[in-house]
Amino acid sequence: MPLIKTSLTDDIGTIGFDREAKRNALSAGLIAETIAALDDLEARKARAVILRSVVAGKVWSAGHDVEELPRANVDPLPYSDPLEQLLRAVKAFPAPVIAMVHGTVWGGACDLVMACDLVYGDETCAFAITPAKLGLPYNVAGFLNFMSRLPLNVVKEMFFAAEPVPAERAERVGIVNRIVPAADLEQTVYDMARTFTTRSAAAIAAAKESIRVLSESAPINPATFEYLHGLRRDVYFGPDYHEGTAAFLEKREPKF
Ligand code: LCV
Repeated sequence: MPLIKTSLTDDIGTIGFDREAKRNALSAGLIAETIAALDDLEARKARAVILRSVVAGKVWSAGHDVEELPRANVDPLPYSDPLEQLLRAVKAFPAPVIAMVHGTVWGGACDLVMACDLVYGDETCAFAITPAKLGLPYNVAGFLNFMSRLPLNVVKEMFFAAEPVPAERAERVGIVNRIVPAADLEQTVYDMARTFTTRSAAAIAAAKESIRVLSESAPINPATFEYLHGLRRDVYFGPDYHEGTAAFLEKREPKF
């Protein structure tokens, strides 16, 4: 059974997560299908891509598939992790990728939304980044995704509290471009995508890549990188990560 639905109409691509039973948890399989769909849409010269959930349910995506996270003492979000590959694929796509959000967004899916070029939501959307609930040390690229977009105090509140930021506040702090009534969300998003299809694809691609390079150019030297990696190693070798993932799978609250 495919885990996504994808289409291309009037140069606008749509990729819909279709794993409702697991609340669109981003498994390696679903991610592989999504990356393949992006490659196909690029080959077919899509001028915009919309990421959505096929089912307008309570949850847009429950984030990284926790059952696929390593239990043992290894880096839980390495560069090669499927989710990290998806974030890079979205940022490298040579046209705007728009997240159309109905429902709640959790963990790695929140990072995915932050990697999209634009985000539109309705009154049901909310955004939570949750490594602190799993005792998981988030990675440098992920922090930069949030820091290049939101005020530091908001980034810290989101990462420390791991609580959902609801729609109205998400618009005010800048997680989303706009919040519109659920009944208008699809029209609003596709109207914006249609506007992009009338503009120079070359100019937009160059602008998107330039902004990506400039927004990611956080100058850190190797020693600083190793220091940051050491901070992560201390956490994922520590007890919290084991307790956090075990508690999730045993469907109980973690005790840190
Ligand atoms: C696998 C799941 C998941 C799931 N994985 O439905 O950001 S980081 O660093 O933390 C990163 C590592 C990350 O993204 O971690 C995951 C962060 N995600 C979360 O913390 C959200 C965890 N899920 C939930 O809190 C609830 O499932 C929500 C609120 C999303 C939906 O609640 P609801 O009551 O509607 P259930 O909890 O009953 O879930 C339905 C099925 O989806 C599975 C869950 O185990 C259940 O499977 P079974 O029916 O087989 O028991 N599921 C939900 N989230 N992230 N599987």
